[in-house]
Amino acid sequence: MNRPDPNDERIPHLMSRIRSSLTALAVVTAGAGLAVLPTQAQAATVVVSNSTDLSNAIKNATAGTVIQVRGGTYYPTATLQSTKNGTSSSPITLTAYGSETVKIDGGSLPDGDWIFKLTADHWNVANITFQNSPDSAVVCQSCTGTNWNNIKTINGGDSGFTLTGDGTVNNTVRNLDSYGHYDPANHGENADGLAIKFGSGTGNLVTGARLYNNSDDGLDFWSFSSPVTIEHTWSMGNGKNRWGDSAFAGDGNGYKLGGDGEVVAHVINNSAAWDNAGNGFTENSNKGAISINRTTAYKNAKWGYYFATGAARLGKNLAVSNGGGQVSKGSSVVSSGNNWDSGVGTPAFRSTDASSTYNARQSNGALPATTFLTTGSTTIGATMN
Ligand SMILES: [Ca+2]
Ligand SMILES: [Ca+2]
Repeated sequence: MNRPDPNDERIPHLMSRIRSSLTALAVVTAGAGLAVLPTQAQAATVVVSNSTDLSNAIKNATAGTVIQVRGGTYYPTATLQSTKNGTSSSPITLTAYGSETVKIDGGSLPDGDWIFKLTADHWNVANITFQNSPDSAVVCQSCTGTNWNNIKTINGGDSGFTLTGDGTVNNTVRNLDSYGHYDPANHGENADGLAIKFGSGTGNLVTGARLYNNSDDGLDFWSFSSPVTIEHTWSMGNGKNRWGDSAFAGDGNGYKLGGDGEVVAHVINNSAAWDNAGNGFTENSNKGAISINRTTAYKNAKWGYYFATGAARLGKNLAVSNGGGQVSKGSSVVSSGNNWDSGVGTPAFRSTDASSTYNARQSNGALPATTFLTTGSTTIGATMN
């Protein structure tokens, strides 16, 4: 290394320039008061187009990293995973490149592996399909502040999308499609579309989900001890034996809202359950003040609403043609404005043809437009959007 020669006549000039710079910096700092100097490295954008680069990008991401995945189908050979946190102001982003179609396929994973696992905070994940997982497709464990937009989990060997663990806080799942999951080893008794199970933490929101044709439940909150909010969600066709399993054991609840002794006041607004093999909405032994408003249960094989032991608040819900009956409610349930309450009518459905509910989503990711189970009522039932 070249050290400056103290006798070099250039040195005084150099020192002068440095002093000038320091003086200028001090002025800026003093003048700006609380100004924060740009000490953080520029956020890195990483564009990946093969599985190895994808895996490394996820593993190496740090706060501010943006991973853009080029269109195509990727076959990772090990679970894609990270324990690195973003921050609320500098999240880590994993998304499809532009409007390209990205599928991450579990077909090359070892038996029992998941496709994608985060044990991390402040990630934004968007516009990616996770399909054919040997086990669960996407698992977020003890995550805080993650945002999931327009994710699809399809045809996996256990639950499609899972939030689990203590410290599951302030996560938002928007416009999830999760369908076709089936766990053959247990004859379908575990694979749910959306599992928020075995954990705790507040501020978790699911909106705009379609959860359908899974072997077990559409949505399951087993052993989750903090309230979760669900809105604008459809759960249908779950718990049917679509796999020719002679010992099939799927339950098929549209919304399974508890279990394992937890007493917790989940909130379900403006959502629907139809054609499930079990109940449309069930407390599943949760004795908490579960709040269910403006939802619709139609043609589920068991009860539309099963709240026989708890203290649910059922308001302005619509139950029609459910096999076991429209509602089973215990003496602690508060029931008002539902079509089973006295003096409340049952508006006619504009359509009972569900085919449009499986259409592609709208360009902004919202549920497809449908008249299925709509009534035009401003006072009762789901608005189906
Ligand atoms: Ca089950
Ligand atoms: Ca389940």
